[in-house]
Amino acid sequence: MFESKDRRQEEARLRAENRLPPGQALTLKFPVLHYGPVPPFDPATWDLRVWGEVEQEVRWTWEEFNRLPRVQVRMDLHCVTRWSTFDMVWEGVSVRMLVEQGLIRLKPSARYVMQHAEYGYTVNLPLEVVLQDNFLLATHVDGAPLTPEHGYPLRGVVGAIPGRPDLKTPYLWKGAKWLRGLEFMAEDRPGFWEQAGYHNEADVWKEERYA
Ligand SMILES: Nc1nc2c(c(=O)[nH]1)N[C@H]1C(S)=C(S)[C@@H](COP(=O)(O)O)O[C@H]1N2
Ligand SMILES: [Mo]
Repeated sequence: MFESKDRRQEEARLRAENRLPPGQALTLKFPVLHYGPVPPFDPATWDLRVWGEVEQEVRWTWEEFNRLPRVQVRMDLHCVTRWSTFDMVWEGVSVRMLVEQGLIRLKPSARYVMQHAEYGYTVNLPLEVVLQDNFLLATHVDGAPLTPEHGYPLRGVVGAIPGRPDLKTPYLWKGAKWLRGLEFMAEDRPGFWEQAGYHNEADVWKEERYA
């Protein structure tokens, strides 16, 4: 572990590299934040469903989901509560790849995506963000499966990819832990925290924390 002086030096380096958004601080831990309990996981009954503005609804079992093509992405994560982590390697399934490979067939009317998680947690994003390289349906981080508290077996995750200022980067709450469904929508709808007053777009560089 770093000493606190090392943390500050590391934070100064990240700021100099323009990787520390306004109002954020480097944390050397990976804090856990969510509303409600951690759900149990049963691989025999778990599924991921895709519905809404799609030509065909999809349902993957856990076994089927694990056969989908996978990618790894190095990302910096920024939480609205002001901590940031850097250079985590996330692994999972890219929604854009699912669309490109015809595994999800979108209707032209699809413009927004609602992530649906266990216990009714929801979070909304524009389709264009969900299709970016920095949004993943993630099963692993830094070479290991997600821990239960961080969303095992599957979560949405969105972060900043260093050197990719072209990508929109929302705060971390825009990725749902314990993900069970993707609903493609023609019109936007606010998710759980958005209904509670969090900003709909949540851009970390514009500090869009609360509406
Ligand atoms: N299902 C679910 N996902 C969730 C949340 C939640 O309450 N329920 N909270 C969000 C918030 S506010 C944050 S900051 C991140 C935190 O992810 P972490 O616990 O892995 O750091 O999860 C997001 N995903
Ligand atoms: Mo959060």
